[in-house]
Amino acid sequence: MTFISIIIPFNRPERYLKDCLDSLAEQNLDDEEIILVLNGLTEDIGELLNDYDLNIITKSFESEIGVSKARNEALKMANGEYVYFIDSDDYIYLDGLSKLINVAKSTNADFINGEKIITGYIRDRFSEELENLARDKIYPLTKNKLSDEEFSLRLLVGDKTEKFEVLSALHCLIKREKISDIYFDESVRHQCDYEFMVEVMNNVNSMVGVEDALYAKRVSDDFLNLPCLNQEMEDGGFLVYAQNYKDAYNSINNSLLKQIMNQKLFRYFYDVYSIKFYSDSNKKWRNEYFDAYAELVQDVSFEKVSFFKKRELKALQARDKNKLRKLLKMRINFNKLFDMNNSLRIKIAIYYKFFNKKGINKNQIIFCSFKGDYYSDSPKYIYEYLYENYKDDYDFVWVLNDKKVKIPGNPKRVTRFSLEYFKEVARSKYWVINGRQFDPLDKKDSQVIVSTWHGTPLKKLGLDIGNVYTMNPFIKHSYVNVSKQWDYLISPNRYTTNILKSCFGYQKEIFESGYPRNDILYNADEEMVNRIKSSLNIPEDKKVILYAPTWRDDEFIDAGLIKFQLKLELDKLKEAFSDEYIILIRTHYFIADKLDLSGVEDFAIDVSKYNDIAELYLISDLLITDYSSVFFDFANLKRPILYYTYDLDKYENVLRGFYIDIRKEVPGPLLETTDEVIDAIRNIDQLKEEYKEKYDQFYERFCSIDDGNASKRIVEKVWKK
Ligand code: C2G
Repeated sequence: MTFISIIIPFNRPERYLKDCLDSLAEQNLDDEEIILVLNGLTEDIGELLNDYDLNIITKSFESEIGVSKARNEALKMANGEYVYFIDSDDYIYLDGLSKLINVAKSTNADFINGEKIITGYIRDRFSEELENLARDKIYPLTKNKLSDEEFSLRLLVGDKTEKFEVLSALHCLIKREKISDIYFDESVRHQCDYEFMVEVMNNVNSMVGVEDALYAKRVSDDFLNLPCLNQEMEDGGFLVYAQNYKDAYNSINNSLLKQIMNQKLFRYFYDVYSIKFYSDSNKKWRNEYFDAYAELVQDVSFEKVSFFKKRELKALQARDKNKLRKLLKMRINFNKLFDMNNSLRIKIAIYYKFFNKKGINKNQIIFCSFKGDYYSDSPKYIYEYLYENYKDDYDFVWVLNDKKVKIPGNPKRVTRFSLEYFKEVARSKYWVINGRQFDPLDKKDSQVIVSTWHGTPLKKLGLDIGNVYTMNPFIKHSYVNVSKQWDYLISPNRYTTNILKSCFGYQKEIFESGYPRNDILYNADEEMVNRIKSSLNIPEDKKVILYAPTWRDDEFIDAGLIKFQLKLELDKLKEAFSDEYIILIRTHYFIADKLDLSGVEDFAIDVSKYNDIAELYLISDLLITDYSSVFFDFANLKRPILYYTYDLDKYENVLRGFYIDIRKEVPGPLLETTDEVIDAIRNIDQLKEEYKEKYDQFYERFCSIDDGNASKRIVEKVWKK
């Protein structure tokens, strides 16, 4: 007889299912059947399924039938002694399921379950999440001295998670004979589990919870295109959960389970609901949701609740909103006193409470490039154009973290996240930015955001990325949320315009103005070039190579800090070219490490902190890069480009993926070793000839709008209509 029937309803996307099946493949299953219900699927997954040596039985439905029906159809087909539900977007961590199976085999219990952890991370990244966040921060349960039954019930209720959901059917082995006539309610789309599980709980006699058998319940990384069912519900489905809780509570026979559910109800109140009641801008948390919550706790008597907590609970039971608010104020302020890391939060609060309530200066423009770390990019050139032509009409402010940088016109300057910064952001009618703004700050309707973005993309961005490898699994949400607030978005070419629409889910007009940051490439004279060269002490008789690679999503230390390994062997390059060239090394602005150039100091210069990379393009005879957008800008100069793409396969197939075929469409050779780079530099004239036609096509497609006047076009569009 088949031991386990694994039931997976699936509609999309394939990349999630792959994580799910990969994790099942690691469970050493030998007498399993996997019933995969293809639920209105549009993708062809035949090839993916062929990769697995698993007994997968598919059942297809042309249109989407919903999770309840999909599971029911599978239940009708199931032959296993036990059934196990896993969602296609979830995965099992390490041997989480084989642990359950071993316990089922040794105990023959009716119900065996493990722990679910909610995560935004893909499977490849999940273990790092566990390592990074100490285990206890993600609320794991330990068995300690609990009985098998109690531990199992606590796992089932998820009594340590911050979620309000109760009784999920996922990640448990249920003896099939105990549920032979139990089905999911096909009339409900969301939260079909709890009712089913009430019946399961009322039918099973023996239960065991298994420690360290983890299941990763994925929160979709793309709520716009791939919302998971919970994300479809307004405000996290509070009312649905509350109703489910109530129904489940009333139908359950097991008094221990009821008690654990009540503890969770209080925990959710204390950790989540009360905070929303106190500060959420949505009034429902203080009205409808308050009434629903107060009703749930009416007859509940909570043991083991401390004196202070009990006071809040009593206020809730008495439906006394004023009292509850006062108690919460006390609690929150008290906690703040002990929170050492709250200075940013206090400044944000000041922004909203004071600065944002004052009027704006309709002539004030605040500029920021790369989070205030550089005076550069398109904001710099828009500013300089405005300053040269309309300096009397505006008040300019620059966000600059380095106090030493010189700026024409000496505008007001603020350091990012200083109190002054928040004040000026709130006062400025216009924000000119080249990236995602700091999203806790909402702009007012009367404020205008001019977003320039920072490059023609090669590598996939935002919603277009498949699996997210970077430090923030919810980066896609941020793309959508910040761009919603933009009033102007500019683009250097049609190709980028289309990408900006898809990667941000951007619906408004995009202004194809060309890139202000490239104006200098058309307007600079020889004197400027010499000045830049001499500021870097580059000898006049030397030609210049610029090496400007990008960053890699998997080389992160912390948000925005990426470690970088220099893979170009500078000593070899020095030996080959130090008579003729010097090399500038420019790491990406995310890179935290300082370069070690010992032994090559007379040949290589670290220009990573040089403000404006466009000035470096101007003095460079040759660019070496990889997947960075720098080559789209550099191509405006029509000078040779080499691609040092030593990790192309990984970057393309695992980390990001590209918008164009880098093997065919870029205007220079792809090189894998330093020796190949050296050969290419030796034969640079020949390569120029070889790539001439491709370069011309490339220029036409990506650079032809740039002509030195992009800043002017933008100023006329936004300010001088
Ligand atoms: N940059 C730089 N030095 C580098 C790399 C990048 O100064 N070594 C600057 C360039 O202006 C470049 C911009 O940062 O155009 C964006 O860098 P990318 O390497 O392209 O990477 P990212 O910051 O992820 O930007 O659409 C824009 C990009 O595709 C995404």
